[in-house]
Amino acid sequence: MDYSQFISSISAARQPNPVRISSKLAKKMSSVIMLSGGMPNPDSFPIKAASISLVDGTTLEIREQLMKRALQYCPTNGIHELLSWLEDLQMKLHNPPTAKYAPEKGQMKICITAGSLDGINKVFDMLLNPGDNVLVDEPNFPGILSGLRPLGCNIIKAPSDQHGIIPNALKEVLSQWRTDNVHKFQGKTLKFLYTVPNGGNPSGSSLTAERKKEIYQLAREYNFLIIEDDPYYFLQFGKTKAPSFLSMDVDGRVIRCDSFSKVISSGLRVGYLTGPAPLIDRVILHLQVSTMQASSFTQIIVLQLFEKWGQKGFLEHTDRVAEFYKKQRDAMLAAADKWLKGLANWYIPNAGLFLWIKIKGVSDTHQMVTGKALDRGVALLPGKGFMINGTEPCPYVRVSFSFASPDEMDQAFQKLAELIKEESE
Ligand code: 09M
Repeated sequence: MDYSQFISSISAARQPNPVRISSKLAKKMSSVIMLSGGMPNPDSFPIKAASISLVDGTTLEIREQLMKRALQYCPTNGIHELLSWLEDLQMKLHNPPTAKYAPEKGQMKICITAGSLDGINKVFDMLLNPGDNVLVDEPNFPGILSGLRPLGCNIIKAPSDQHGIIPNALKEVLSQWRTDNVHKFQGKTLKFLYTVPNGGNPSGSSLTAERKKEIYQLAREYNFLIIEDDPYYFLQFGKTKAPSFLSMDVDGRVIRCDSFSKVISSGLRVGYLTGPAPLIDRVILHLQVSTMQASSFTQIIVLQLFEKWGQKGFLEHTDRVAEFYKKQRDAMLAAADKWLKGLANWYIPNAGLFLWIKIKGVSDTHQMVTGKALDRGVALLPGKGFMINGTEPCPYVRVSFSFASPDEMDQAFQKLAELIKEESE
């Protein structure tokens, strides 16, 4: 694949930052006389060691030598051992066809970022010139829409239902592009489709394997990339996990965005991109001049945890987290059934954290949510902010079942029901 056709002019102009530590140097660090790096000497740092208590009663020990690494800069794409661990994880979960490709042909490469949104935003910067076309499903996470809008791209809706993007309807949209003059629509390039394949935020929808296959075929036919933002992958409530776009990626056209925010910690800020090396390398150039790397300290904590657990232990942990949220979801659905029947509509989410509720008889929820609902002690999010055109009236609200107790959910929906009745009178 010719990746240069997708690269923005800003990204094309990026050059390596010559002071960043190369992976080659990182491996040799203890055996060379170090005169090249402007890294501080960790012997001058005030922190010596740490002992981190886990909820299972055991501890993670970060002793002196390891702490020196944790407090020091590390290679831009991440700490070597954590990258290897993540590579094994991606092989086990997704077995990407690109794993064995030559780097320039799109070999799978991983880069750790400070949470997934940091990586996603850098992917946008890498791919978009003003006027380029992108496809996204609607509703969509405001963090994504707010990242895309200032780049001056043309955001086009990929039609969807409760199972995510509808391949036939997407084909209809795509038919505006001519396949003999691939990816030119109104003279501009279609760069990518961005989608959340599991437990969409806020829709709660999840794409089936069948739909993913069809969408991937459309990506091949119309030559666009797929950005698979999957922070709720481990929060799938069914017995089996749906195959990812990455697992189908024979061309090297998928950039997968993973996050530990929902299963390890959101505050540690550890996410990772997996995609074709020529593209991931350009994100790395951007990181070299921005965050430089995700925090070494938090990477070391995550690595220690993973080395203690092993892959099996990690997956058992994520299953327990999914089980926790499934119970939360069920409690919220019970409260919704009790109070909101006849007043609102919703679909049952099979993954993620959200219920996307359409309120009957209220054309725009913004006033109700930010005014009376908050005054009565219930915080919801108005649907408007999740729409591509964030200014039009929207009858939806997003509610999250991550935080409230079943009792609180019950009280909140009782109040919401009262409000809806008042508002629609
Ligand atoms: N609300 C998210 N979503 C959110 C939210 C959040 C503070 C975050 C999709 O790996 P991270 O932590 O960078 O994850 C970012 C991210 C990327 N993609 C689809 C997401 O849903 C996180 C943070 C307050 C509110 C927040 O509401 O939905």
